[in-house]
Amino acid sequence: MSDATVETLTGAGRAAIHAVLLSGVDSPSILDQAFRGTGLSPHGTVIGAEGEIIDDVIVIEWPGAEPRFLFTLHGSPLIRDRIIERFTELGASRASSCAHLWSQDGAGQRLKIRDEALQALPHAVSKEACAFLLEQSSELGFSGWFERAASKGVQRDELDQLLRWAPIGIGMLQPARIVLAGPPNAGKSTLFNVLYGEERVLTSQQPGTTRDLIEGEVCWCGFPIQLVDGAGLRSSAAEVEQEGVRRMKRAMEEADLVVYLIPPGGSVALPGHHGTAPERTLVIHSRRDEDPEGVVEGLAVSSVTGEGIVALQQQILHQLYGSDRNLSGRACPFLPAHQEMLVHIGSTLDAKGDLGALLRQYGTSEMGGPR
Ligand SMILES: Nc1nc2c(ncn2[C@@H]2O[C@H](COP(=O)(O)OP(=O)(O)O)[C@@H](O)[C@H]2O)c(=O)[nH]1
Ligand SMILES: [Mg+2]
Repeated sequence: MSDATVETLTGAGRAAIHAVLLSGVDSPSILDQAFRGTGLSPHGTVIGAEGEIIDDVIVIEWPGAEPRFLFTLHGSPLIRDRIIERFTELGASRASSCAHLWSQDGAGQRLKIRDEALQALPHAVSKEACAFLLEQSSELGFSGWFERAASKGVQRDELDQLLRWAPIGIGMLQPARIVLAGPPNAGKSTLFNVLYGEERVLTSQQPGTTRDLIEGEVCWCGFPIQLVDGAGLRSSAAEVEQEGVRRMKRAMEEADLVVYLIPPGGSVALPGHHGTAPERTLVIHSRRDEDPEGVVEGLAVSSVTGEGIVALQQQILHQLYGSDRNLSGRACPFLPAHQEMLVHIGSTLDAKGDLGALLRQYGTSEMGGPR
């Protein structure tokens, strides 16, 4: 057995690329036997015992105390496993984990929140969310705040500030559910299509056209938003429509925000009337172009002329996350588990409990887990 190890740096499954690390004093000899390239080019092939090509790869030398070579391969798990097998045939042993390679502070401690931010990065849906996560993974972000808190302690006011911003950070990654509600023919499906940006839902003057819930994800100012359209709220209807109405009411109860549409001449339903709390309801006047002079209170929109649509998007973001939504340069939690942790830290602080032990426990546990 030679003094070389091989380990995979990428997760399970198919991907655009996989990465494998070969390291140890004997790794240059394995490289000589298994890699064919030309000159100084990092591009070449990994070959098997019979000279057959296993994959076209790029290999770079990773500076360190001992020789290390990083291979990027095509993203098939079968190719990755075959390359690992080839290196083990040549004497390398499998390393159990690559965690030692990154996410450590000066004292060699794992930086949990940094890991979590980087794990969430491939799932981010906007460039703002990517920038946000990269910042949170750094010393300037929530990861840095946590490390400082673990060594220097926590101030009550900074804890309160972090808790105020938490819904915004979480909202950067997890879509808020916005349900478009109102009576039949209020223009819900037409508005859904305008907000979604394409003709996703059938619309017609026939009341009861939409029955099932229809969902579509959009992204506004970097925030993912899940739009939900469904049946109009009315009582006298066929059985299948009644089921649609039941589903709509359930969706309204679970929504982060209900946008309630009132068509021209429609009565103003009280926010909260259909089981949604007033702070989670936004009442708007729809089909404004049909009654442009009508006196209304609040926002009026038209899906035909586009009047009020941008204002509606802004109003929705405002109601969800407030007016101060720019997280740039701020440490901010980004997982619901972080919020729970901060609440726990707050109650421990108030009870004058052992904060050090609590922070150590969080620092070594898997807070968010794989997403
Ligand atoms: N003039 C005008 N008509 C609209 C507007 N929004 C919807 N409509 C029309 O109103 C009818 C009902 O719309 P729909 O979106 O199906 O209503 P829903 O039952 O609430 O989903 C359709 O004929 C639409 O074309 C609007 O902003 N202006
Ligand atoms: Mg509809």
